[in-house]
Amino acid sequence: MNEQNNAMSDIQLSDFPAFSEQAVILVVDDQPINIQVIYQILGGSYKILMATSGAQAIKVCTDSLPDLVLMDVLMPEQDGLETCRQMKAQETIADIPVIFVTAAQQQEEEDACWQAGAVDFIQKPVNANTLHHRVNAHLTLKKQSDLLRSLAFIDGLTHVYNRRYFDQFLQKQLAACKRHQMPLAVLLIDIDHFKLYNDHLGHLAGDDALRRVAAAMKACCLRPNDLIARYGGEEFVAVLPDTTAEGARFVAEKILTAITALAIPHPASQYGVISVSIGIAVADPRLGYEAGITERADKQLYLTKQRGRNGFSQ
Ligand code: GH3
Ligand code: MG
Ligand code: MG
Ligand code: MG
Repeated sequence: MNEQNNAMSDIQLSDFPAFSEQAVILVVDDQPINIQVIYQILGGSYKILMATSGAQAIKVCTDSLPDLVLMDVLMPEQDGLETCRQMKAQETIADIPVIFVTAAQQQEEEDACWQAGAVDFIQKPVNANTLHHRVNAHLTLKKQSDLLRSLAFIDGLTHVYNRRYFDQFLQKQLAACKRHQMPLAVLLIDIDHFKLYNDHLGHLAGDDALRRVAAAMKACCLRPNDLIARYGGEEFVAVLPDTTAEGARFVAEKILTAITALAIPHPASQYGVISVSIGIAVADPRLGYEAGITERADKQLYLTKQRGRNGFSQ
């Protein structure tokens, strides 16, 4: 337990994009002059993106994931309220805070903004000082909640995703692959003779090896939707959406090569260096998405171990 606590303390805030990069704010208004006013106030402190319609705002949010949106209410075609509701209904952009900027004076108009999912409300004409402070306060809150979420889903020792995140991710990706009739591959990856490694070199060396192995595996899974997670102990799992059995074998070969290329000396391994064993299972539309993909990968992993390790089975 101590081990885990110590490991958590070496997570740096700068590991998380929210704390290392300049904040990005999307300003939405059908009148370019209004965007310009806000740009003059905030442009020196933040990166500003612009949209002049609700539809364009949704597209910019989806493509660029800004940290905050400043939204006009009255716009032709799709107003700010409807745009905000659409954002809140779309999982990938639902967490981006929206502040309405409006000339509206009526209580009902303000209520409509809160009901659409706004975090705040700023009156036009905009007061520069108020805008600065409101934006700053909401960006700070957003960064803190992003960080908390990251910590809840990231393994403290290896900084790859943890088991909790893997469970959720796999369910979501399996559902998406079924919907689009695409295959999905799972690789269970277990370090060979790791108990002996610890016994010979100590637990701290073991922890260090775990970190290096995790980083090397992450570098092998390059598609944006690929995921590497720590499954537990010295076991990792890769989820590869839209990947066939052949694609999975290719990635498995790449991982095996990458791990032995790390050349981490292992005094009690027949290979002389740290190696891994892999079990592959694929969910495939042609096979009716057979259940228990992780269990199937685990059975294949067991076979790899029996066959002498440092390889894969499928
Ligand atoms: P096999 O090739 O059959 O997988 O053998 P193994 O020794 O790797 O498998 P076993 O399940 O017997 O042992 C796993 C070892 O992994 C036990 C434990 O010492 C080590 N381990 C698990 N988690 C950690 C960790 O967080 N840090 C370190 N240093 N070692 C760990
Ligand atoms: Mg307007
Ligand atoms: Mg194991
Ligand atoms: Mg092992």
